[in-house]
Amino acid sequence: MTTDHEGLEQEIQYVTKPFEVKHIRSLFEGTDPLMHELAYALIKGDQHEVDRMTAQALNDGFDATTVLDEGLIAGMAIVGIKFRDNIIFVPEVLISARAMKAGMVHIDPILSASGIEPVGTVVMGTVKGDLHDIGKNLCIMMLRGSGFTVHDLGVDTKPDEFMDAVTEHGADVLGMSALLTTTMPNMGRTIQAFEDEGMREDVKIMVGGAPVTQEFAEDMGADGYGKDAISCVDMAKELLGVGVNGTAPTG
Ligand code: B12
Repeated sequence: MTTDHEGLEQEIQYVTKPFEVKHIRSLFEGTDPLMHELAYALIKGDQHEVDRMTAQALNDGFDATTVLDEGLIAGMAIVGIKFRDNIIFVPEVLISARAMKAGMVHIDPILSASGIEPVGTVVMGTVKGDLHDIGKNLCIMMLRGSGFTVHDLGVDTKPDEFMDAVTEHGADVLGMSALLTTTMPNMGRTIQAFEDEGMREDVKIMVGGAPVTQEFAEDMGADGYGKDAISCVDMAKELLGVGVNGTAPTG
């Protein structure tokens, strides 16, 4: 299958590993040409086009999650591969990340508008040494949209900053994000810091980020792991024993 967007089709040609070609093609198979255009604009880092097209797609009646998954995240998948394979470098990735944020500005109010009673309080942050925040921010949008109150600590968050925020906000759940194999151990170090201070029982801890796995989460002593923003919400609910309709089970 080839996409009907010439620019996107050329971008897909940069992907050469057979299993990745299959995966990338599956992201665009059967999706709307507008999503192909949006993904292409994101890959090119054209924040004005991403801004305009995201607004247009939502106006045309596309779901916020469709625009996010089939346009923005699908485009970012190609950026990631080009970056790894040294076809593009940090400046280009930053420009695409800026374009992603221009699109997320439109998606945020939709995903964050729950209109339901708060179901719990979550503190979220990217761990020490790590500056990646796109995935964390998506998780936060989805959590807010599902009725959680979320305190965002941003990036490069030290263990004591996590501990202070959990205490200050009386958080039920702490969520940590890491995108680098070198910063993943800082999740375990943070959990250890909670243990050392006798605070481990005060809060449930969930972890995520592209290199993190269920096994790694268990090994470091986290209570839960989520592979994407939807699993992040499901995990937060599970950790709180909250039902799918947002109400705590009785009895
Ligand atoms: C954008 C990006 C950047 C941007 C970040 C901009 C920003 N504001 O975030 C910039 C240019 C700054 C950057 C810098 C670097 N990057 Co970078 N970056 C990426 C890239 C291309 C995309 C990441 C992304 O946003 N993905 C999209 C989001 C939606 O996905 P996600 O983050 O995985 O989040 C989802 C899930 O993981 C989950 N999730 C995330 N957090 C949490 C938390 C919880 C609690 C739960 C439950 C779930 C969850 O839900 C999210 C939504 O679905 C990735 C490649 C990739 N494919 O991941 C490389 C990548 C992560 N970067 C990489 C590297 C090497 C670097 C640098 C070291 C490069 C350098 N030489 O300087 C620096 C490190 C800077 C630092 N100290 O952090 C490598 C990491 C390799 C490794 N094995 O560690 C990657 C994998 C690229 C590659 N293929 O080589 N990067």
